[in-house]
Amino acid sequence: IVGGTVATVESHPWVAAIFWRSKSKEKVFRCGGSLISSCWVLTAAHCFPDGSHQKTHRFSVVLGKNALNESKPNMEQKFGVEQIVVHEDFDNTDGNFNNDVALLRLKSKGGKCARDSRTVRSVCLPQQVLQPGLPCQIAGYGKEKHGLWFRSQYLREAQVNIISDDVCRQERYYGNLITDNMFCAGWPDWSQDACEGDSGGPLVCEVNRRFYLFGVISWGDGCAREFRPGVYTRVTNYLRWIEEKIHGSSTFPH
Ligand code: 4AZ
Repeated sequence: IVGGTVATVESHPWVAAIFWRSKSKEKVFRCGGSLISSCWVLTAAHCFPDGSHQKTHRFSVVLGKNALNESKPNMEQKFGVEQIVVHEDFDNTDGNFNNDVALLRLKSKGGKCARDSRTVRSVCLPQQVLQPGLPCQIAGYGKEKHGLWFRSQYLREAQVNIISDDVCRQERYYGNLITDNMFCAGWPDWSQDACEGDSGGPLVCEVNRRFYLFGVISWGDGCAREFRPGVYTRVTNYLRWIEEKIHGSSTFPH
């Protein structure tokens, strides 16, 4: 996150930190994500370059995490990954991030996955279309400036406004790179944005005093650059897909 502030996970209790374990057993932070129900995390497809066939046992998810390199057992909940579902139509062969969405099913412990607490809670999926101009917020453990070699050690947050497709498809913005499955969001003076390491994480907007997950942090040309806002996966286009995947992989098969 560029230009934001340190956040507490209590104000973003749906934030998930996704780790990958290397062959040398090192736990490497991979991506952000959002808890959408007790056993499911919504994230970005590009976090899984080998697609749905990626080895699940190498991944783990931590909820309720304020700092990446500190463990707070009474705040955090850790899970193995039961299943990785990358969107079938995610195709990044030519750097096109269309359908950049994936689901992780957490491994349950005694029939349960995440438990609600002060630091862990799922986010609502949107029930309404996204309005340009709506004030929203993003959160993540990504870089504080493009070009830095290190990530933020703490969870950070920033404010962004939804930019209309008409504007974001202008030539001086991203032209025809923006598909109907994406939207742009930025701050008027370009000072706040998502950055490398934030992808997969949430863009939420408050509607009627509730936060809804409207976007998955996906891509951008650099970070906090003029006319280069962050680009987000348009979650409202995937509500059916999410429903299908979650119900089609029930723990209680019929
Ligand atoms: C990334 O590399 C990334 N400025 C995510 C978001 C943005 C840029 C890069 C948006 O994960």
